Amino acid sequence: LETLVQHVQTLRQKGLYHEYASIKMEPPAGTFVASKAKYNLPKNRYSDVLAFDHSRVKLPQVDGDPSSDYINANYVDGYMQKQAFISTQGPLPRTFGDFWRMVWQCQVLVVVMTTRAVERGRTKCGQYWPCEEEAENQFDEFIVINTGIEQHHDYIITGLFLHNTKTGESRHLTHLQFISWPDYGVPRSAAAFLDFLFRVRSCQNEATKNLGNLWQGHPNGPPIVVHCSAGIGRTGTFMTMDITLRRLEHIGTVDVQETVRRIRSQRAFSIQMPDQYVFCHLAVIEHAVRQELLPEVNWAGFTDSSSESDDD
Ligand code: PTR
Ligand code: PTR
Repeated sequence: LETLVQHVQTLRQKGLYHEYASIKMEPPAGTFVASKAKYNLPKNRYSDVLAFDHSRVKLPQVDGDPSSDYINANYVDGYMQKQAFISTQGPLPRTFGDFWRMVWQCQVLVVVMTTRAVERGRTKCGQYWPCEEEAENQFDEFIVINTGIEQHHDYIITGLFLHNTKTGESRHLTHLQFISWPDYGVPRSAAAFLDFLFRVRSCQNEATKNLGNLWQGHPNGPPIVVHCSAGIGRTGTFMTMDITLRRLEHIGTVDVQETVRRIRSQRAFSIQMPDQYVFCHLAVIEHAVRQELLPEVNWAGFTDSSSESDDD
């Protein structure tokens, strides 16, 4: 941790921007054949944000239709956990049914949304769940019911009841939406974001525990679905923070650069903005101070751009 603080301070933010720029220059290591197939193009929210073939989530085909297995979503490994996350775009009205099929198939218990549905007058994500208490919507074979809302200053927690009309089975899941994060930006406050992250973890832990021995995989449970608008910027930042803090808790070290590279090898273009990369570093330090793993730091030392030690 001390090394991290020194690293961030000596590079200052400017140097971290260079570090990020070098990550961003590396071309995506994989193909996007399914994303680019003609019949799948309308299912991508952004034509320049595609899903790698090697890590994409494949849906079960419906009636032998080859296009029915596609959704713009990738599995991403967590800290010592394969496929801890599914990183995806904000669902489009034409993909709402696909989204719920993915949630069902992957036995997802927690959905994390790090965008508002509308930002600066532009639609960032479709309304794929009922947002009023007790409201009910149907998306293809799924009926989704809002079972209650808990409103916090920076996030909203919604209980959802999911009924599969094809199989007659039902499940509960939790939807957590962070509302203080503009696209291309960073959260208003690292503290609020950290609170949100720990809230997501506790929901996932509790839901996994309630599954009892129904969940045969990892003790941390099935993948957590994380999305924003494109599913790369804010989603990548969220996953980077979770992995980084778990590693810190487990072995006492962090390596943001390596973590971001690994995430990008499974979900192309993850972490979109230099500020998001810098935010990850500052949020780790803030967390460490809050946990008393580090003494109080002089924050002015991180942002003083007039310093001579900018090494570019
Ligand atoms: N082509 C898109 C654009 O018009 O900006 C791509 C894009 C959109 C990339 C949003 C990142 C975005 O941010 P996030 O992944 O955080 O939703
Ligand atoms: N389309 C958005 C923009 O123009 O700002 C965001 C975007 C930018 C999306 C770059 C993808 C990008 O690809 P890369 O991460 O390789 O720069």
